[in-house]
Amino acid sequence: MSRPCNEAYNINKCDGNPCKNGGTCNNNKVAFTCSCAVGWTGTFCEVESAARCPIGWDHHGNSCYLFSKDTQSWNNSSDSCASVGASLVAIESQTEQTFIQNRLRHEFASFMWWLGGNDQFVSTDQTWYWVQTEQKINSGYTDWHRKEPDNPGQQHCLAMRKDFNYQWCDDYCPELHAYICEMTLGDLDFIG
Ligand SMILES: [Ca+2]
Ligand SMILES: [Ca+2]
Repeated sequence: MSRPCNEAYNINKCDGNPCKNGGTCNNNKVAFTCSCAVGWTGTFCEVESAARCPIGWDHHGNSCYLFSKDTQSWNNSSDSCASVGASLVAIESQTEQTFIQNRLRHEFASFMWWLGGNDQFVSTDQTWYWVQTEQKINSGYTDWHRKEPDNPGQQHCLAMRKDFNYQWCDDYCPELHAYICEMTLGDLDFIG
């Protein structure tokens, strides 16, 4: 857009809203500025920006991850993730599993980490589901350790273990472990 240099100060620079993609125009005396919606940047919010994860969260693919060293039961871990607009992680590809394995390799806070799988979540027939997506775990990507799950009917919650090279296992849900929250970048506007 062109702005003539003799433009009067009392003209509302925001007329016609020059800010694109849901941006809000702020009318100043000499110019306007755009406050851009999440995911947009540039003078007119015309440039798509990489959405950013909250401070303390790791970015991978289209998600942000919180590796919480706070040890909790599975239920409390799940609630903690929900309280920040996330959920316990659903690992749905080798790429995602590898990212988490590499991230935990240098993390000594906990021997085990809770994941967002549970076999009593949808039904009590010991079918494993991701709570985040409500998809059957064993219908998609899995990385169970070869000896796991080894306690059907007793261990209803999904975890990963350091001595299994962070492959998956079932465990007793009240056990206290560190946990991993995941939120997708599309959910970020919920937390501002
Ligand atoms: Ca995921
Ligand atoms: Ca087990």
